[in-house]
Amino acid sequence: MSTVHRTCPLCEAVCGLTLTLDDGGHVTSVRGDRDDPFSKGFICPKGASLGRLDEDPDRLRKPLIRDGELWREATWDEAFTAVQRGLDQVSERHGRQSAGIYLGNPSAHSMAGALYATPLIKALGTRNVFSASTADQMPKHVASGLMFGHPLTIAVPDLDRTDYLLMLGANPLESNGSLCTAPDFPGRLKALRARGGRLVVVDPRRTRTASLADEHVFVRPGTDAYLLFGLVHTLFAEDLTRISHEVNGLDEVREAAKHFPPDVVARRTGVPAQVIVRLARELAAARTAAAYARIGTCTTEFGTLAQWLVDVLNVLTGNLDRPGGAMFPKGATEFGAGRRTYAVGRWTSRVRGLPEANGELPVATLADEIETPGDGQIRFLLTVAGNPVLSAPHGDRLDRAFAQLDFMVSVDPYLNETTRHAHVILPPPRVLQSGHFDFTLLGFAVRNYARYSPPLLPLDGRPSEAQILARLAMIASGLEGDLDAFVIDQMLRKAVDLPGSGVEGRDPAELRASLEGETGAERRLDLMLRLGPYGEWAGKGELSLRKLLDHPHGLDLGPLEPRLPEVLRTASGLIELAPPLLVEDVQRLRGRLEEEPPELVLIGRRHLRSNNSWLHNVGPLVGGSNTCTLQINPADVARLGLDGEAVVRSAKGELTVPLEPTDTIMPGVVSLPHGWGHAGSTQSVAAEHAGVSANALTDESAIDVPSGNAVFNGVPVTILPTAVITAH
Ligand SMILES: Nc1nc2c(c(=O)[nH]1)N[C@H]1C(S)=C(S)[C@@H](COP(=O)(O)OP(=O)(O)OC[C@H]3O[C@@H](n4cnc5c(=O)[nH]c(N)nc54)[C@H](O)[C@@H]3O)O[C@H]1N2
Ligand SMILES: Nc1nc2c(c(=O)[nH]1)N[C@H]1C(S)=C(S)[C@@H](COP(=O)(O)OP(=O)(O)OC[C@H]3O[C@@H](n4cnc5c(=O)[nH]c(N)nc54)[C@H](O)[C@@H]3O)O[C@H]1N2
Ligand code: SF4
Ligand SMILES: [Mo]
Repeated sequence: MSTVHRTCPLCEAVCGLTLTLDDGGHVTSVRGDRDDPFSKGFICPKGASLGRLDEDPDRLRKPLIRDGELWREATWDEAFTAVQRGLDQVSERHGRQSAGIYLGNPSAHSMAGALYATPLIKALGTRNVFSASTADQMPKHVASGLMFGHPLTIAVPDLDRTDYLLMLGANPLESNGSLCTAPDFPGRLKALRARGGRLVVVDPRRTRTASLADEHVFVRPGTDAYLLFGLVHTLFAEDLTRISHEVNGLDEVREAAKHFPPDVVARRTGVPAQVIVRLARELAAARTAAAYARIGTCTTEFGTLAQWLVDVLNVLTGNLDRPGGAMFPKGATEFGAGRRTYAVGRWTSRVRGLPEANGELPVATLADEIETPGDGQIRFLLTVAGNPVLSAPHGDRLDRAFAQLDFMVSVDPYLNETTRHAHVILPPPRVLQSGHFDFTLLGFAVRNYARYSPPLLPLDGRPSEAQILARLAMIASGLEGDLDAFVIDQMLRKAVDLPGSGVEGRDPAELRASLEGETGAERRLDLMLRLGPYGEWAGKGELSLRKLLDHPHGLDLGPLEPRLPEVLRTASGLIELAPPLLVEDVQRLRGRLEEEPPELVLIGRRHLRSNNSWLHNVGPLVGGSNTCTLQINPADVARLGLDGEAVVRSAKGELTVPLEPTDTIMPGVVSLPHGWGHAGSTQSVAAEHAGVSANALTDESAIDVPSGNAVFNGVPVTILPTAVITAH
């Protein structure tokens, strides 16, 4: 028996876990790590079942190669050779723009994703780059990029110190938080209330988070941008603004807000005008306050406007960048860059002309790019840690499109709804065989903190996911050699040339020789830590891989601190309060103001014991309230004459779903969780709890225009009793 510690890789809360392993390397217990200075022993049911997930008998242990309908296990060399052949054949015939890549959500949590996705994309040499980001948070990147100059310069609510939190479209009691890394988010919200603070939740459902709040405000799906403009309007109208930073574009924002007085937006949002006015006054009067909006507001037609207006509110109330307000975390591997101009739409997608953002094209147009003939049609697709057949808008169409590809490769531990179309599946090793460091998520943490978990078990002959991606990058580039050494050299050369980098003028060879780490991935982490803001080379501290290894429970790096203007990367050096692209999009918002809203709209939801599409194979997590039901208000059940189950129809599809009548959801709104609909998967537990896919109903033709993000909330639907359908 041994006791070991590692970070939970399953969600953005980055909890520390304490595991006991028997002599065979099997997990016998999982607890929250009480000595982790950030998570302090917190754990949720998903983390507690990490052992089950790690040893799931349905996980692939060897690569699979498909021949027609037949799968066979292959050696790693055979599998990589098959990938090489597939890619070469397609590239020779159709050129490199015929290759595409899709990166799924777990690649935002893995070291492999953080360190090897970029070189892999470069090696593929294609603009057909897609990820779960455009089904998720791209609006936040675009709004932050345009306002602050960098898409990762994201302000998070200073949860532990704020006096007032306005939360829209987030349900951290189930999700454990997103773009706001905060282990024990529920405890932190309770603490906020216990110290006399106020929590207001805006959501079309009375969620568990809303029930914990001081106030819950029902809002019509997809209308948060109107509501937020109503608040901004009130701040100007009542002279409540107190801006503490130099900004560009204040007058443009004031002008734009004139079109959205509370009584006008009240009709569209369903939020009474007096509530809007009161909330604006409360925000302005609070000693400190933060507005925070997450996926419920991102995955709507006006996602970027909503994300922008949230930070406009934080600026106008004097809360941006001050303790208790919305602050910019300082991640341990952050590496400052010079000024630049952040822009979206530097190129557009081939078929629909949709804008690039952060170097990616919208996943909402992936099927178009596969199905539409012509130069640049995708014929080779690599998916890494993604299940877009269930997760992307109108996933059923992708299911058909993937079947048409000349060649498909998936890096994934499961044979599932997406990877069943692959010709080669390359499975990453077990969770406990993988090292873990949250490169991205620690940059969104409500306290500065770092923790590294080395692999707990040896690899027993299989490659790490880092090695899989590195090998794919080498195959795609046609180069030979050590990818990590190459990247390290490049970074070091840049750093020694950069004035004020801390290593300016030093000898790269000598710096390289002093790096520690058992693997290329660890050496790259060491380099990034040492060059980072707490690093022993460039920063103000002594952080390095060694130091983190000496602190297996993690290191607290202090509360968030004001960082303006240092973090700004805008050309002007100021906060851009009215980016032209967004001011232009306000026209679209105005155009829809007087529109009659659809009678019934669909939204999503998350369950504590789920994780998008891929935790339904862990027995203890499924069943009970974690099932695929349609939440619907009893008034709608009665009005539509429904009973038991019903048929839900959208522009794109039709599903028969069990009903869950509940007054926690607004009339006129129904909610179905995504990630269900397990067909064609070899996951035995998931197959018994198949459910249906919400993304059979969502519509890939609807997007948030500035970011190209998918729209999952506010999808118009009609609902019919099953009896009527069978009578036809
Ligand atoms: N209707 C609707 N659709 C949605 C959403 C919604 O709210 N409503 N939410 C959207 C959001 S926020 C997201 S992030 C996307 C998620 O979209 P995706 O990332 O495409 O989907 P996931 O279900 O997370 O699939 C993860 C895949 O990674 C595999 N996997 C798990 N661990 C690892 C690993 O360590 N390495 C590798 N290589 N693979 C691994 C799993 O087997 C699974 O196939 O879904 C989006 N889709
Ligand atoms: N247990 C669990 N945890 C997860 C995940 C999971 O699948 N399960 N997924 C992870 C991922 S990939 C992500 S991105 C995060 C997301 O984390 P959160 O952003 O907290 O996501 P949700 O829990 O889906 O909460 C979104 C809320 O928005 C509401 N909503 C829907 N439409 C609207 C609208 O138009 N306006 C407003 N104001 N609200 C709306 C929904 O009712 C829902 O309560 O969670 C992560 N954590
Ligand atoms: S809250 Fe997230 S990080 Fe913490 S134990 Fe649960 S799944 Fe893991
Ligand atoms: Mo997500």
